[in-house]
Amino acid sequence: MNSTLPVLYSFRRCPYAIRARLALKLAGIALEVREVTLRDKPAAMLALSPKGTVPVLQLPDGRVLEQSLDIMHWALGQADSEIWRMDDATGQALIALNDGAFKGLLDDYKYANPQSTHPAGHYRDEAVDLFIAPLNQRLSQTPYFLGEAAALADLAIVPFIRQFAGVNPGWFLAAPFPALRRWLDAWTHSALFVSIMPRLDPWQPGDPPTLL
Ligand SMILES: N[C@@H](CCC(=O)N[C@@H](CS)C(=O)NCC(=O)O)C(=O)O
Repeated sequence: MNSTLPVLYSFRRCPYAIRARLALKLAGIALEVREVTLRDKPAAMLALSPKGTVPVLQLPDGRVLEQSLDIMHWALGQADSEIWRMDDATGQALIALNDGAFKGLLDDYKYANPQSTHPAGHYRDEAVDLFIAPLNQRLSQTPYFLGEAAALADLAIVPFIRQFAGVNPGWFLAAPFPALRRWLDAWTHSALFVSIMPRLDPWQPGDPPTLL
C-alpha cells in the first residue's frame, strides 16, 4: 500500500520544503515524508534528483518534482479550491522577487559575519526596502497579499518571512511592520502550519513510513 503514496524528501526548517509541505497538506494529499540531513543526503534521494536540494517529491507514477513551486502547483492542482490555484501576474512577480533578490539578501542578513562586506543591518535594510516594507503596505490594505483571500503567493512566501523574522526576533517585533507581523503570526500559528512542522528523525532506508 505504501508504494502507492507519494514520497517527499524534506528538511524541517527549509523554507522551500515548508512551502511544499503547506501546499501538499492543504490539498489533503497523503504522503510519506522523509526527513533529510543536508550534510548527509540519502542515496535514494540523490538517485531521483542528483542536484541535491530539498524538497523532492516522487510521485507513484514515477514522475519526480524537484522544485518547490512545481510541487505546490501539482498539489494545489489536485485540490478543488480555485482560490488556492489563483496565480495571477502580481502573485508570480511577488514569488519571483522573494525567490530572487529577497532570498539573496535574507541569506546575507542571516549569515553575516565579521568577514562579510557589510554588517547584518545593511542587508536587513536592503531587504526591508525591497520587500518587507512593500509587503507590509499591501497587508495594511488587504488581509492577504492579493486581496481578501489567501493565495499561492501567501503560502509560497510565508516560510521566508518567518526566516527573516527569526534572524533577530527582537528587532522584528519592534519594527514598524504591524500588518506583516499579524499576517505572519496568523499563518505560523495556524493548524495547517503547525501540522507540517513535526520534529522527525532523519530517514534511513528500511524505516517504516512516516505520513505527513
Ligand atoms: N529552487 C529550489 C531550492 C531548494 C533549496 O535550495 N533547498 C535548500 C535547503 S533550504 C537545499 O536543499 N540546499 C542544499 C544543501 O544545503 O545541500 C526549490 O525551489 O525547491
